[in-house]
Amino acid sequence: MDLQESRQRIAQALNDLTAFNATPGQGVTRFPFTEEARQASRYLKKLMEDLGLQVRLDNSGAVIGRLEGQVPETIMTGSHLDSVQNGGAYDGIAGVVTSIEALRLLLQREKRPHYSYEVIATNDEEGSRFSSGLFTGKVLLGQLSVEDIKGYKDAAGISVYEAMQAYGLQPEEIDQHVREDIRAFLEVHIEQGPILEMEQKSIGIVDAIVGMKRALITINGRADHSGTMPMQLRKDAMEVAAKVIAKIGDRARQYPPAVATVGNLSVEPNIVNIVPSRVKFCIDFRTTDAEIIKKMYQELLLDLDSCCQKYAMSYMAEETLWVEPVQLRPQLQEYIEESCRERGFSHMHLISGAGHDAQVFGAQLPAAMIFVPSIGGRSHCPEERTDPLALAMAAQVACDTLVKLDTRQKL
Ligand code: HGY
Ligand code: MN
Ligand code: MN
Repeated sequence: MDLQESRQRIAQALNDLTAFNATPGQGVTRFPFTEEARQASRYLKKLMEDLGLQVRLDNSGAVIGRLEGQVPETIMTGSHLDSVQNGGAYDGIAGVVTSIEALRLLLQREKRPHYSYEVIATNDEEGSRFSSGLFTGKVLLGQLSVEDIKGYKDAAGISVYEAMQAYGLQPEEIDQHVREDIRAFLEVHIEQGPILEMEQKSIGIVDAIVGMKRALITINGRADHSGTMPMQLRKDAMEVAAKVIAKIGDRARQYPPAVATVGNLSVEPNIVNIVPSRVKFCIDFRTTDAEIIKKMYQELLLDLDSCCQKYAMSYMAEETLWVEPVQLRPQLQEYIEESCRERGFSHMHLISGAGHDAQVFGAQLPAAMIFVPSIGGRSHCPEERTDPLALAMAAQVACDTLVKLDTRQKL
């Protein structure tokens, strides 16, 4: 089975999957618990069944294909099937398709492997719909409660709980299917940045994944006539939001390589001649040091305290995601590096500034990530591109890594 055959199969699947998209012609939008997600899940289920895997849709909305080995312990490989709004056709889904290809290659080399293997298409890794994220990993490891999923709401006020019900899942059982059998997690993913392309490397061996904190900030002001209410009597929610948001970027610059942004913001009543009564926005803070993330967040809260005190206003801060920075497993990295050397694939080590499913698993069990170059370093936009040949190379490296793990059983 050579590289070109794998490249062709991966390219075809990724092309087919772009059909399951809410914004055709404007990038890919495939939110969790939507019709697009259901259609993509059906397609992936067929791909996995064609490999002879036992396939199921689990209660987190993930698609899981299983190959029974000599022991029930499971080695899991995969990535996410959901996307951001108007995103690219590779983020997450390219890793899913490449992992399916890696398992196809594995099946050609090991009819009855030692471990059991699962390829997984996880759900709601992005958190784009509910401003949370890493959903399947948190469900599989028992990190979400019914109360949590009732609290995460989308722009229409629908909670994860209600979206699960509408999708045909059992939200009441959210913490009842915790997996104890997973021994390692391997994820293939596009880099989503410019490093591999700049350094002209085919494979990235990820050393660590940044920690992430997301929170929904609600600032409560008072609606007034924008022409008649004197400035000293106003309670302008937008003025307070603007003051605190303006400081977020420069604060992150004080703690390199920290990053911080506000990606979404809503205003009520959002009318040109009414002083805003309420502003909601989400923060996304990241870096490799958890203490720095916490420090940036504390400084934001102090800004909110002082601004709201000055204008006798109030605010709420609700954490929607916290995930620790994670170091990935050296032994798995060695298998990846050995495979790159054996195959003559150029490679380098790097840090992931993007969050990934692997970091939820990696906090509790051995995990590793294989990156492939993003053309122009672009991602989370319609221009996101990766060469399917790079993905085929990653499928070979991922397969080699799984075979080395299966035969040496050293983690
Ligand atoms: O937000 C991220 O870093 C990832 O794309 N979920
Ligand atoms: Mn991703
Ligand atoms: Mn993403």
